[in-house]
Amino acid sequence: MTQITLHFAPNTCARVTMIALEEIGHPYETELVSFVRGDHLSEDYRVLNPKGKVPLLVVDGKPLTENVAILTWLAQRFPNSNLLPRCTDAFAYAQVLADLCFCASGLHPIVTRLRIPQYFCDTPDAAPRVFAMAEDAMRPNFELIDSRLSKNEWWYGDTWSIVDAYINWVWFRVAGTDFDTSPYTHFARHNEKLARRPSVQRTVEKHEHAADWLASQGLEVRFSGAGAFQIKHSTSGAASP
Ligand SMILES: N[C@@H](CCC(=O)N[C@@H](CS)C(=O)NCC(=O)O)C(=O)O
Repeated sequence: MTQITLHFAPNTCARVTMIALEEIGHPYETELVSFVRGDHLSEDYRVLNPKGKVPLLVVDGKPLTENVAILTWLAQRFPNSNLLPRCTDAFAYAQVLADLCFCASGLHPIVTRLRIPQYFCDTPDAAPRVFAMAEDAMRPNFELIDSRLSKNEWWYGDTWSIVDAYINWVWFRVAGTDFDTSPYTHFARHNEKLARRPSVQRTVEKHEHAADWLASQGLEVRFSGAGAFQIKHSTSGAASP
């Protein structure tokens, strides 16, 4: 049987990977990464992922990094889980890849600037400006997603896919900042619907449990100084969401 281990930190984008694994139902192990303890920068971790990021999937001893790669591999390895639409030709498949890339490289970097703007400037007073610029950059993306969800229940119409979990992770992270999500009613409805999915509920529970455990060990990330004003929720275990 294929041995799978997911290295994750709570509430990071590894939440999407875990939802995929929960959907699949194939047994998997987890390794909790503490950013505060510097697990992701340790020699052992860097042998597996020199980039020092989560998610990291170890499959039969071999590392796989980058959510786009991990999710497409999982979708192909476990086709019955229907993580992604089944494509009959290369062009349709490339379109699906474009959607995953939109999440990973279009949205994720803006999420990070909204969550921790203080990491993107060298003077504390500049953090609000970084946040404001990220807000401007995110709005057209939220409009795009909201408009698509106004016509469809899920990203791909009637059928749920892991892209729904990915855009929902963006919603979840952004909703925890001062970014006003109230104009995006369809995206909000999508969030409520997704939260009812058993795979999502199990994942959220595991992430909350992991965050609580880290906090009990004094390993929760504390945002202080410039930019802390944006962080309404302190449950994140992520130094760099
Ligand atoms: N391109 C990577 C990005 C992964 C990433 O940035 N992960 C964040 C958590 S959401 C992380 O590990 N941050 C730790 C750090 O930057 O120190 C992917 O899509 O998988």
